[in-house]
Amino acid sequence: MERTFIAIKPDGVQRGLVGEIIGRLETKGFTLVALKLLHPSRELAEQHYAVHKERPFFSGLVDFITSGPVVAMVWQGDGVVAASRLTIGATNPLVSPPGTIRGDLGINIGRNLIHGSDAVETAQSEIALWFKEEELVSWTPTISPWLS
Ligand code: 3AN
Repeated sequence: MERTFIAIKPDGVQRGLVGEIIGRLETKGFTLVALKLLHPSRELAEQHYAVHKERPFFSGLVDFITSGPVVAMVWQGDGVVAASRLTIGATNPLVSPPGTIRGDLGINIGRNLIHGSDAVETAQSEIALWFKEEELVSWTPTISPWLS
């Protein structure tokens, strides 16, 4: 079953949107298989955003993601990587449509509330970066026949 890494960034935690954001992913029908609150180290943040190393906003991005607690999660479901990114919305909340998390709740591209892996391979490496294998819980919701 496909899995993705999703993180609620420090702005989402500071604004008290953790429940709202998790609720949207739960309501959609994805299965939560790992969850923790942590204050990311600079080293972790730099590895997570390594692909953006040469971009002008890289150091600001690392400053921001390390500025406070982050809710790190792994979600599971059919097509969860691409589908959760539709639920999350566009990188820039100002042009992210209403109905998406960023479109409904955010206005700032540098503070766009939430991260979601952009591909299945990226998801695998991000899950391995943020979680130990034993932190992932294998379970099947009893409601799942209604969702497949
Ligand atoms: P997404 O998170 O939508 O996949 P990416 O991977 O292109 O977007 O960018 C990673 C993060 O870098 C974004 N979530 C956003 O916080 C930040 N970012 C992207 N573009 C900009 C920009 N032009 N200015 C500031 N921050 C940016």
